[in-house]
Formats: sequence, structure tokens, C-alpha cells
Amino acid sequence: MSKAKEAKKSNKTEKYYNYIGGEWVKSASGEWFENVNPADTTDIVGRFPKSTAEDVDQAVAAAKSAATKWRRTPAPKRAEILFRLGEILRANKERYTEEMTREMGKVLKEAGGDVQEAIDCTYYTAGEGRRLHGFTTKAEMPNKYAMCERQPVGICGLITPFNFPMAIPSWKLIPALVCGNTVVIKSGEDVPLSTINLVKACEEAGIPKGVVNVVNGFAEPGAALVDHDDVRLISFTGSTDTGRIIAEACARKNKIVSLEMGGKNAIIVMDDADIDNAVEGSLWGAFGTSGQRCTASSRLVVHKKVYKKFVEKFVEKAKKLKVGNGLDPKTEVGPVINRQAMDKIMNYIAIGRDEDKATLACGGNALTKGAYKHGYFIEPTVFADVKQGMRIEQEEIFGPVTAIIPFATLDEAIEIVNGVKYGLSSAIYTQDVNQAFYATQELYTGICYVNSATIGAEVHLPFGGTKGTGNGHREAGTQVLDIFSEWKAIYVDYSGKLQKAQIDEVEI
Ligand code: UN1
Repeated sequence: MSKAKEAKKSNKTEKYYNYIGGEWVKSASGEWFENVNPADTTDIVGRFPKSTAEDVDQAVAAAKSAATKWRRTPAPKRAEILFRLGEILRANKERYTEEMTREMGKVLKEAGGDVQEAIDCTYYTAGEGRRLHGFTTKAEMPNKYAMCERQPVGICGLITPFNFPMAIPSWKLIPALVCGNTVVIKSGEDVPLSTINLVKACEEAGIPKGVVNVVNGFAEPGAALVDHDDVRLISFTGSTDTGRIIAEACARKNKIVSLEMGGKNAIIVMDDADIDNAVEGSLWGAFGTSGQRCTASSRLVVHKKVYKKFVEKFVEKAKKLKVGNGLDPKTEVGPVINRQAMDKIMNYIAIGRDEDKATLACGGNALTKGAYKHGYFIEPTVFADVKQGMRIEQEEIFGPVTAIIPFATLDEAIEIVNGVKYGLSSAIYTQDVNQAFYATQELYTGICYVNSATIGAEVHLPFGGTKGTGNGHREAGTQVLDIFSEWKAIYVDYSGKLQKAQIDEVEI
């Protein structure tokens, strides 16, 4: 019997704890919150500590006391523990997957992909333990050596979202650890179990006490972490509004901050595209994870010559997508995360219905009856004939809603794709290599795909966006090391005398 069914039957709700200094502890507040299944809110996944600033103080103190020893542990040794972590994640993939679907709603296959992304990130980034390359260069003066190496930044606060409950925490945690930092994670309040699973695996792998700490809860512990004087770095993924508040608070305290925020990603479908392939990609990009990806294909920019054909095929398939509980293997589109998200998405659908000349081509309704009664379900929704500048074309909806926009020339399409405040991901479907390369050159996004959707980034390439999506950092790849380490330039003068750079003449 699945955990969900077992728990429902026994009517027993498991309690989970914060992890501070290697101990599993409740919040100083003594309060708890419920983590519910968004497909069935009568199913309580667990109770989690509703943490406060006091809990954050304790977690930061634990991270501080573990910092020196961890920093001095040779990076290849830190990495060995992380490889063990990868093994543990791999061994438990099935359980993590099911628990993730239960708390977050995404269908089992996608939850499996999320756990797999955490596994990939762990193996890949652990490999950096034997690289973490610095460089040497020539000094200006004779008998003097110059080199550069990475050093950890200190205590890192990681604030993670709901939509990739294990992958995104891993993108932050693993590079932070391999670089020699200690961390406090504030888990996403809708998906705390997946973070707990990741951290329990860290404990089992032998990561020393205090190196990884977790506090669960809502805004209070998040704000306390951002505000804490001993926290040197904040890495945040979430909404643009919250990101801006965090960035301002970090600026006041002179903290390093990396932000990964919204997107309004688009797929361009050219008149020479393989239409069936473009339709499949667009369905996956728009409705995968119920559109709750920063990378979701929330705009489809389609050439006028193939517009009618594309819309017909796309809408026909969108109508057939099976919405339901992600634990049912037949489900293609799961619920959205919570009531607030559902209200926001339905509000955007209402805005789209009202917007002049946009056509609601399918969907548009919340599903509230029968099997959908206790969940947050919305029909896959397609607006056609959308014009540049409409709100549903400009603003991030973060739900199963996409807007189809016609265009006449590639330059016009590129202008539409670039004409939003975000810049995370873009894509073009075309058979013409010239058009493909021209588009990848002109699309001002952090990620660009040719002949596939805007989703599906791999962990060994940099992930992040331009403009309103971020603040110039990139997660994943080796580029993430630039977030979680700082450069140190080291000069060694072995001349045995005072040599003044920029001042002494060097005899040639
Ligand atoms: C996100 O949407 O916040 O590229 C992350 C993708 C996934 C990660 C998405 N690998 O769609």
C-alpha cells in the first residue's frame, strides 16, 4: 500500500522536525503546520515545525560552529561524502518520487525526473571536489609567484521554492558544500518533506553535524535568515516580488545574493517547422508540471502561414490531456500547488477572457467536482489570437495556461519573445539552420533551445536568466561555483627583498 493510502487509512499523521546541529528538533515556537496533498487536501502528508527567528538563530549558530572544520576538510574528501549522498538518493529514488508527488502534485514521471535531477547534480557537482580549479599567472616582478584559488564564502542561507522540491535545493546545497560552506536551508512551505528527505540522506552519507541545517516554516524564518548578520550569502529561487525584497535586504547588509525568479518563456514555431514535433514540444512545455516551472512555455509564437494548422492540432491535444492526481500513472497534468495559486491562475484566466480579441480556445475552468473535489485542479487552458502587450502575454501566470501569438517574420517573433521583463528560456522550431542560429544569437535569454521546448535544462550547463529573471548569476554547471566561492589572489615573493609592484624598475 502506498504511504498516502496507509496514512489515510490509519488516520495517523507523521511529525517531521527541523535539523539543527545534527539533531532533529521541534521549533522553539512549539507550533506545527500541515503539509497537504494538493490533489486531495484530506490527505495530510505530515506536520512540520512552524519555525521562528529563534530557530534560525540556533541553526546559524550550528552552521557557524561547524564552518572551520568543514572548510579545512580537503575538497576531494568533502566530495567523497557527496558521492555517497548520490548513492543514497539513487537507492531511495522511488520513495522520494512518490512522497514528492504526494506533497507537490506533479505526476510520478516528473517527480522521478526531479529526484533524478538532484542525483545528477550531486554526482556532477561532487566531481568538482577534484577540480575546483584555480590558476597561476606571471607576476610583474622577478622571483615572485602569482596564483588564484577559490575560497568558501561562509554560511549560506538557501531559500527554496515548491516547484522542484528536491532538484532546486540540490542545485544550491551541493555546490555550497563542495566549495566548503555550511548552510541553513529554509524549505518551501508546501513541500518540506522532499527537503527533509534530501537532508536525511546527507545525514546518512556522513556529512558532519552542523554543516547542513534545515528550518521549516513560512516567511518568518526566511526573513530571519536574510537578516542574520552571520549569514554571508542568500541563494533564493521564487517569485520576482519576494526576490526583490530579499535583494534589498541583502544590499543593506552587504550580503552576496543570487536570485532565480520568474519567466515568461516562449517557443517560436516557424513556417518550415515539423508541426507535429512542435505541437508535442509545446504541450510538454506549457502543461508539464501544470505550467508551474520558471521555464514553462507560457507563450507560443507561431508563424501566420502555419498558425491555423498549429492551433487546431495543439488545442485538440490540449483538450485530451488527462488531469488528475499525480499518483495515478495515467494522469498527464496534476493539480496546482495550493488555493492561493489556484485563485491567482483563475484570475489570470478571467483577465484573458476579458482581454480584447484574445480567444479562449480551450479550458478556462477550475475542476471542482467528483474526483477533483478536494484538489486544486485547473483545465489546461489555451488562449489564441493573443496580441503583444496583453497581460496574459506579459505576466507570469505559473499555471496550466498558455498564449498563442501569431507573427509574420522571424525578427518580429524575436521581438515578441524578447519583449517581456523576464529572460529565462526560449525556443525555436525550424528546419533551417540559418534561422536557428540567428535566433539563438538574438534571443536575449539565459537558455535557448532549438527544436525542443523551453523546459528540460540539464545540470552540467548553466541555468539562469537575463533581465527580471535573475541578478546575473547562474546555477548548475561549473558556473554555480562563482556563487558559492570567492576568489583569492595569492602572491608569493621569493626574491628575499622588498619589491614594489608598479614602482620598481625591472632590469631587462
Ligand atoms: C524551474 O522551473 O524553476 O529546465 C526549474 C527545467 C528543469 C528545471 C526547472 N530542469 O525545466
